[in-house]
Amino acid sequence: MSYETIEVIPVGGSIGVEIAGVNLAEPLSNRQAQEVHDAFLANSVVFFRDQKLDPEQQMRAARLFGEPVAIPFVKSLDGYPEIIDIVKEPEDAGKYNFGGNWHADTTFLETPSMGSLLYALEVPPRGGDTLFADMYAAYETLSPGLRSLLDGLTAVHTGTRSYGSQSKFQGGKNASVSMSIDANDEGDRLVEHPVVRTHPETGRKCLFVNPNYTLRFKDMTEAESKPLLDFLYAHCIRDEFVCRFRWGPGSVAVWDNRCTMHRAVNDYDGHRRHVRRVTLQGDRPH
Ligand SMILES: O=C(O)CCC(=O)C(=O)O
Ligand SMILES: [Fe+2]
Repeated sequence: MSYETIEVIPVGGSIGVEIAGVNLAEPLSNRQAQEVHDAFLANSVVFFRDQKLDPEQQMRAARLFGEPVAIPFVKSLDGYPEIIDIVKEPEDAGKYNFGGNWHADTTFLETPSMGSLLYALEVPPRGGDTLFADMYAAYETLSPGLRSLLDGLTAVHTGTRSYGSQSKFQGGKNASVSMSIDANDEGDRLVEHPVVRTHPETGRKCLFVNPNYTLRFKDMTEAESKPLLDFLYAHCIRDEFVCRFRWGPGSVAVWDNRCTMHRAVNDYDGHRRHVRRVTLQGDRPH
């Protein structure tokens, strides 16, 4: 794909590009907005550097990609129900970090988020990178036999490990980083999604299971599901399918939750990291 109004620099071999020449704090021209959106769909995750965004500007930037939506369980920013602050403090050393397991956002909902825009306000001197995995490539590189088996399967998802009765964000030595998370019974709800979904905008098929929220295959036990799910998770995060983003202050990442997983690396104990997310409304996976 060729672009006229933006510069696109690959980050990973499979997904992820950095976009240069864009100031997200200002409204973009129609052409530039279209090219940014094209780059997002073609590369599944896009990065921008050295941006300066107040909450209003971050909301406007997020609308280039989708419609901001409030999410359950995590306290939002005052006056901005669609924005959450993700913070790990120096004194949170040894604690579980938000987003530290491979996942796509809110797949425990009937309509999981289509994407998220994350803006970095403060980053550690080293570490705190985010990893992104290409779920199209994961699907496309499976054997035809396994693909056709998975095509017919449904998975059961739940927020229980993060936001329900199994929450790692409540109590004990793994208590959450300094964030206000209200885990409760609602987090234990079960929802069903196809194991393979067709991306509504690109028409491409991809895997849609993740180790944080997928519990099991429908009509199978957890024990029966585990070997195949574990195989798929290991396959999805093969080095070739993963890109790694090193944050600087003012960096922005926008990822497509429909066709990627991500994971925040927890390797910066003793330092502060503060990023701010706008979540985008998705549709029912098909
Ligand atoms: O902090 C990060 O890099 C990502 C955290 C996360 O999973 C998210 O914001 O959805
Ligand atoms: Fe996430």
